[in-house]
Amino acid sequence: SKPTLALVGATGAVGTVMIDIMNGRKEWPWGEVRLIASPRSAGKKITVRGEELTVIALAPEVFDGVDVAMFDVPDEVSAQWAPIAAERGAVAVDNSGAFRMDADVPLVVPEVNSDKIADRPRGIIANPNCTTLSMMAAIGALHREFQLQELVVASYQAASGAGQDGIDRLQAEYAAVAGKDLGGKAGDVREALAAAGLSQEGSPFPAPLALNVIPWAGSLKEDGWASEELKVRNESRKILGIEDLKVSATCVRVPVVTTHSLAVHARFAEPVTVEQARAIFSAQPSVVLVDDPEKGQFPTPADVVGGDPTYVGRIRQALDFPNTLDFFVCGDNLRKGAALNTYEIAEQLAKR
Ligand code: 11C
Repeated sequence: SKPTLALVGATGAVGTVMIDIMNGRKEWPWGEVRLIASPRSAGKKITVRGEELTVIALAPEVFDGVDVAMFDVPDEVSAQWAPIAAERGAVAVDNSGAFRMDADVPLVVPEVNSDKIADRPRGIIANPNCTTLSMMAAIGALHREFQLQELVVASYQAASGAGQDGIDRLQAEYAAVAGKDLGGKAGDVREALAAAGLSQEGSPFPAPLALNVIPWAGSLKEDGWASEELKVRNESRKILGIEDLKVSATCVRVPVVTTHSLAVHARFAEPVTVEQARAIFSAQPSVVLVDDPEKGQFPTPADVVGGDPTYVGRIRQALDFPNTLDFFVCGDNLRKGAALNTYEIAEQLAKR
């Protein structure tokens, strides 16, 4: 009989995109589907592949008979519940940060390291952070040919990386500043938000995001690093299997609703030309090349949001650094950056 698939966090920002991905899939290897959420969302009706399903409340017994359980919930919920799903016989595919760096949990991007899927002693497979994931299909393809040694990146992260709260806040801020002559005087955006009743304390971001950029994502770690920057470093090393990969990241939030971008500076062991990189990107099914600056063609979040691939452009040979390419990447942080990659892992499990 066909395997049973569960989705935990079916009503959240990523869960909602997951339903869309499930509904759009050409092949459908699954039998029963269970949608699971907090008791608050239980009872809600959601249509999956033409069938109206009722969301059920998270409890240990909902995992009985489940083959693959996808988790799109906060870290602490996954930390508690993914092991329970695994104990009850499911393989948990977890999109939170709870297990990613555990040595006995594989961290998988199917087009880069799908061989790791089978190696899951705890019955848990982790899905990377959306910022790391947004560039991994492109970086992994180059690494296979030229052996990556150093990665310096700056991210341009969308509000939806902070979930539905992030989207709601950005939209409220846009509404508060729309049509006003702002951004020419220090503090004027903060004042406009306050006047509209939007307090800074009530925001998931540490500064105004409308008409602004914020050089911060995540929580404060040692020596001034943001958690998001350390995730990019640690997760890139683990996914690519390069323990001593040199990585430096600066993570920045920008007033985009969905789709993370990264400016990438990558040094390789082998010489690499722009033409070779273009050929490799063109041959990688999950990468789309948009790189014709003469015609104004490069990836932008507004043009690629809602798409599945990683979009790459602005590919240049670094002028002052040997064996080094600079390029710009955009990827939908809720699709490949979260739900799609998780679903692709689940799909591979179903095939096996
Ligand atoms: C953001 N990437 O854009 C973060 C959110 O480790 O899964 C995802 C946090 C994580 O804010």
